[in-house]
Amino acid sequence: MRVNRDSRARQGALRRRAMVGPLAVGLALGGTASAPAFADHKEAATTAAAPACSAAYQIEQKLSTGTTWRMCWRFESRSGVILDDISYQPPGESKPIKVLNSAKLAQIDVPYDDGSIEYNDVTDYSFGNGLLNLTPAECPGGTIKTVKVPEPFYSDSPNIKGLCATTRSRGHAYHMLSDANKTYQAQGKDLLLYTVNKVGWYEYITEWRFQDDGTMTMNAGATGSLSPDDYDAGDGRGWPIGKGARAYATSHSHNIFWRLDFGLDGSSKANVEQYDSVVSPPVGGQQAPTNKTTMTKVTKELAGDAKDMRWWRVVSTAGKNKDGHARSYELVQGPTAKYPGHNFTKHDVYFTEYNPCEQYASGNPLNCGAGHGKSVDTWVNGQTLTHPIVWVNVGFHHIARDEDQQPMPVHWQGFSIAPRDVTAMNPLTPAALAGENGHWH
Ligand SMILES: [Cu+2]
Repeated sequence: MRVNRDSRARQGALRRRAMVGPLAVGLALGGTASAPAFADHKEAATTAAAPACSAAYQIEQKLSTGTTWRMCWRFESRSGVILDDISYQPPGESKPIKVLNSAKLAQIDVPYDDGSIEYNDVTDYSFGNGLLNLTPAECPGGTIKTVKVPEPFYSDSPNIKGLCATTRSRGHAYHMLSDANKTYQAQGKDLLLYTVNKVGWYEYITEWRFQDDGTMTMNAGATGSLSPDDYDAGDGRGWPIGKGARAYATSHSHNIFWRLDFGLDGSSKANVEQYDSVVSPPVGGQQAPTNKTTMTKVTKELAGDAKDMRWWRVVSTAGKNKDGHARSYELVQGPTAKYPGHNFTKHDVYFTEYNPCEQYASGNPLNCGAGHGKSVDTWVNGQTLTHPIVWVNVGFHHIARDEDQQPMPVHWQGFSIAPRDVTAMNPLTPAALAGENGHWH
């Protein structure tokens, strides 16, 4: 995040600092020739039939449990590696089921607690250009793809071996002891894609995890070094790092945004629903409290706040599973430290109507016309949702600890989207249990 102003600065950090000015100007005028700033909408109306990219940019992984994930990737100087045209094909489905038109990091906002500085790593510091080469050892069992980075900050070559595609076991996918005393169990497998981008002293691992059961998880892990410039011993807004109490590393937040453009069943038209549950004490002879769940259709743009027993889903208008239920993906939020310092960080999720000009959650550098807001909160202004874009905000308040040196252990933040009625049954159901769908006896 930090541009190092110290004379002992690492060469890369200096090189990056030198790049920021002219590059930012060039992009503001409409993007570089090699990396159109908002190419993703072109896929919006297409179906999952033909990949929207050439072979070098395709990823297709059939996991040992039988599920295949397919997608395209591309590079952009701000967000880094962006994934497009993502589809899921579990065993028993004859063709890929499109999930997302596009998924990308849409901002890393890092305000320091003493008010001294704030970094917008994606839009101001060209996060993508800080892509680092990976050593073979950090992509175990996988392949490292070469990413063309026209203006790399930490390499003399534009060809960065920077995108790892590998698979990993995640433990039990399920376990069940049947009436006939037979154990059914499966070990789940995931496709994992990740990059490491250096932004000043920090390095971020951007991880995309595709499970064989259709769940997709987006995580950002911060590592590298605490910024040596952001120390202050005076105002109590830090934590003593190093001997005694001579120097306090200044506390700060990492507010990370992802932008998801759903394309369920090959259509960008989707419905958004919010679910809330209210628990009431037992009455009469009830043995337990009661819980009433209600659904609210989100028909207009919304800035949503997470809450206990509240969740949202994006529902397909184009496809149903074999039980006749509309396919959907549910937003699964995890821990967050929501930062109230800005309107754009005040909410956990934003649903906005698709506009190709709205690409970054804050400091949006694209020219959207006079009076058009620069951050996602301003784009929630009453439009009807027909092609919803989902912006997820996950915050982490980083109060440094002695263990953060050196290097800093990775601290993760992120969320998942999980299939809801995408398939009629558990996509990994063994053949012997295939008849046990619904209220069976
Ligand atoms: Cu931090």
